[in-house]
Amino acid sequence: MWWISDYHHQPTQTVHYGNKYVIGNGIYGYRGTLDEARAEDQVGLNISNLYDGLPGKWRESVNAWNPFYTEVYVQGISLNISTQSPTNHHQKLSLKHGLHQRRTTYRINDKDITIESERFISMHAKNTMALRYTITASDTLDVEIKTGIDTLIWELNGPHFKEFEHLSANGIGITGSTQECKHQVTLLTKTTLDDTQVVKDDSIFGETKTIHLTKNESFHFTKIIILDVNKPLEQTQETLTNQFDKGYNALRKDHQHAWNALWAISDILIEGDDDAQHALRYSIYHLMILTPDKDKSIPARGLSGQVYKGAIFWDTEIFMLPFFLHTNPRAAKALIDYRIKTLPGAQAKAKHYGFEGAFYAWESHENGQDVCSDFNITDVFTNRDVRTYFKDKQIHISGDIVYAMWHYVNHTNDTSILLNGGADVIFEVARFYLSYLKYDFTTDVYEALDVVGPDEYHERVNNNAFTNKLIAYVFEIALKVASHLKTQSPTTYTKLNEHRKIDTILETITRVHTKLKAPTKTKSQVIEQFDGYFALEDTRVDVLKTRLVHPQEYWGTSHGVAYPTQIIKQADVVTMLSLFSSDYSTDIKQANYDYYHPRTEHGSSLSASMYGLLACDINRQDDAYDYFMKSASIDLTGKSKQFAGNTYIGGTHPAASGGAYMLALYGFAGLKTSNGTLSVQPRLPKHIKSMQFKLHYQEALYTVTITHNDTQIKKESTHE
Ligand code: IFM
Repeated sequence: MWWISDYHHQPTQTVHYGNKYVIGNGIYGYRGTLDEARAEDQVGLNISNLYDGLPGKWRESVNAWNPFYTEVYVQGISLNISTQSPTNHHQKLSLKHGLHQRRTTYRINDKDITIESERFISMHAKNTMALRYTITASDTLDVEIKTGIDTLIWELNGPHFKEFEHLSANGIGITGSTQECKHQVTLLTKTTLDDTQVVKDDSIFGETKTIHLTKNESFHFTKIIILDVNKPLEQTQETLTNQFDKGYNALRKDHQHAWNALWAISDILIEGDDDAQHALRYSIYHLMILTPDKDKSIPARGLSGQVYKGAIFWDTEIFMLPFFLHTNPRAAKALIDYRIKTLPGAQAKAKHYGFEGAFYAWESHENGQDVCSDFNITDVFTNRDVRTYFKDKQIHISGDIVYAMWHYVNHTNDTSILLNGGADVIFEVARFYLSYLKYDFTTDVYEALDVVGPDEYHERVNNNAFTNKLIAYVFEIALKVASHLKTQSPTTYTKLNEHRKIDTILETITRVHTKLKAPTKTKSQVIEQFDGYFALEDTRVDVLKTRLVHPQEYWGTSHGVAYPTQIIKQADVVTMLSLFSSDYSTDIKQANYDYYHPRTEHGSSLSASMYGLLACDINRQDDAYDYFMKSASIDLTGKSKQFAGNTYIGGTHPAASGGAYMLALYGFAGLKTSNGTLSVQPRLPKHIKSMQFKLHYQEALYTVTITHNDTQIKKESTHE
């Protein structure tokens, strides 16, 4: 239950396994490729929240050089899984302790040679990584070991290090600065191999040694790796010496302790369904390896590479934040602080488009700059870049951030965040929406025209129901926050008011709020996704599929097959009903679930969990279970889109992992928090006997146990 493993390795699976077996600690992530893999296998040591851009190319997160590279040769033959067929192979990952292991046996000239390795990125000492490598032969044999740093990196829009320096004073190292921002990245490694020769070939800088193996006796070595950004070289060298002296086993122990502490709060026990238990633990693992550092956030593809430019989307606030709120409030605060820190970027974006306030980046980098391209898709037929409007029209992003911030405040009771920039974010987002809305004199309503909702296949629509709901919500929160500040922290309010003219914003909100365009509803309570949606061709996803000419063609934009139809990419109205569940009746939920469910492609990994949540709400446990499994196992099965048009979008899907977690807690357990109280309303799928989990809520830690006919909420401790 705590391991994932595979016993075969086909070259076609290299990329999938790279995602499936990724390890990380929130700062660094290393793809689950094998030790001997090279850049073409999409090896990646991804650095979180460190970005670089080259003229004419998309800005993206930076991959460091590969310090785990290790290859073994027997009589000149490389024991490389991509060129040599093994007689036995096993790759596995401990979800409990973030340990990646492989064991591969080759038969060469009638002798069996087995290589084994284990690697981890320390959860305890965040700049430390380690490798243990073992070789065993069935007979006496000479083998050559080559290990070092591979400087040839898998990059989508690099090279990000133009020049770098080789260091060989105490082990093997590389230091270099990124091209755009000149961040100094230093990677130092030291192995327990002695009497080695330095090797510096095309891209490997390392060491080599020939060893004589005796029959059935194993040869081991370990490698300690330190990766630092913007630290003096001497400091990194000192860390390497200290960690090397500590040794692999001690580092491993510290790493395991850190994982144990995380699991002690984060695990969810499911009785009666091993597959669900396994997939949920796998999802939680993926969230844990992304635990953010102070005022940092989590990219949409986690730390599995540079896809989506390593940028931060609404995925983090809406789909991942709940996990951290419940299990690690400090990490949740980091996510909120990231948005506070990047407010200037959001203000600059609003100004750029002629609005006021804060229009957050659709794809956010370190300063809140929007790195989303105006041309996100390359058309498969013409190979031309297609204009998309995610960046300029997906205005719900600002409201998503307010939604997250308010949940953080209610969940943790940490109102200090409002005083430390949070209130400013909320008022600035409100100001943005006020400047965005258009007043229609004829109807006396305010409208959000020309937007893109979560369903990206229908761009530039008017009054997307989800977006309008969020705008109304932001206005309500702004009013609440203002009255909170006025009573609890009048000086903060006065200062903010002087600086931002909050009183005027509030007056305008009071005037506009009740006149916001409400969505059209059919007689049977189906909410129209946007103005004119019901007039589009009504068809089904499988019918649309028959119209495709190319398997990778993009369904959206005005040329796409979905555009003139009611087929949508992902949950949209359903997302609104799931996020604002208590505002809608069961009848509305049922009607909309039934209507939108056959019209949704689920072309985004964000879709299934929102449907699953709504399915739980209307007691469709079987559907909910299917959506849960789809969300929780997306990176286990690898069944996800790899291309949007010609643009590569592969990698891990932490929003789906977060969605699975939400489905377990808010869906199956029916967890609700309001005004300082916790309640559950179990809606377990029939075959699941019980669920148990811990969660932080306000000042305490609780254990919740549910079965089909019993619930227990036990307060474990109160925070200091
Ligand atoms: O944020 C999502 C968006 O909703 C759909 N396209 C992919 C993005 C990143 O996951």
